[in-house]
Amino acid sequence: LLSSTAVYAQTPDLSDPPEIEGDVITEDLGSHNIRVGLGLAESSPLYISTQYFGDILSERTEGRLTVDVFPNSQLGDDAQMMEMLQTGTLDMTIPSTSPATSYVDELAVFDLPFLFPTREAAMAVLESDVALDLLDKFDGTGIKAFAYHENGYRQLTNSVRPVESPEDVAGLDVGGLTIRTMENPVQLSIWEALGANPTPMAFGEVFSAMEQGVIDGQENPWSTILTSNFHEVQDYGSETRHVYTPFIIMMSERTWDRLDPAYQELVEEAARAAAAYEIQLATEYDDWARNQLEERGMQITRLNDDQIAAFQEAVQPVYDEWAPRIGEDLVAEIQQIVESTMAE
Ligand code: TK8
Repeated sequence: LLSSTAVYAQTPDLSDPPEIEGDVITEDLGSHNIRVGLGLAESSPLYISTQYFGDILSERTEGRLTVDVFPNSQLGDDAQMMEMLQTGTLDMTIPSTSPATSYVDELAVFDLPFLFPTREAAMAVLESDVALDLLDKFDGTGIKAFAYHENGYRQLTNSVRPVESPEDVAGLDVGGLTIRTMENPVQLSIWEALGANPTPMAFGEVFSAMEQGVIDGQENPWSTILTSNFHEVQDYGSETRHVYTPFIIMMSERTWDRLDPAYQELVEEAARAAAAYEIQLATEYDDWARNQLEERGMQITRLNDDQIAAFQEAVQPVYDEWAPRIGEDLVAEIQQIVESTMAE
């Protein structure tokens, strides 16, 4: 069991985890060690909140439930780890929604570009029944999904040139940037629309692909860019905020079925508490990470509203192509929640 106290508050800016409250289960309902695989590094908000998840389980079962966290895609990438949940060779993982669309098509709604103008809008959607109902659609896949975490607004980085317009991505005369995308067809459409050469790839391979020059760039939240050391191989960043795809905390049905109902209830509660803590950490981490990246030499371009609008316009075909396939009703329901937060 990794000791969590060492990883909490790696930066002075991050909040301590909330007090662990609630009844302790003193009865011996069996002992279980839960293995959680993550794509991200130890310094990520996701890793820190997963340690907290483990602390809740352990404290409230007098150590009968324990959690081991395996970061850095060391057990596999998002797609592989979800397959491992299905076969029962891994207990838990927290993948992005984008690769999870191979289980629940409708999750592709989160892949739509510029869906959430503000983080408040994103939060309102993630807490809504519309979004929570999508988690129930994992029923029958061998995977049980509990809650959304924040991954954050995705930003573009590359090693070739500063980007402030779609033309810079497409490179008009010199040729488009080769951009790694998540393994998801909507993501592919976005980068095609922007004139890039999109290359879908598992997250764990991205650093070395950039180091070797196989790809020019990638896109992820600042926190991931920093904690994955992408700045070592990427000179330029652009604050595009083009996509907001969350994470989902999930468990193998096989593991779930082995747990006593009292433990099941606790796991659900702890997953929600970890999600809330992670969202707080991710929010705190975002700007700090961008500043850190600049301090470490990344040239970051801030985009004004007109420049963002140019990107938004360029990716409009993605909506035309995908909204009907994802479901016009679902897209409209989500957009309605977004609009209700903007009207306030
Ligand atoms: C980590 C991935 C990652 C995602 C990606 O397992 O693939 O770029 O943003 O965070 O889920």
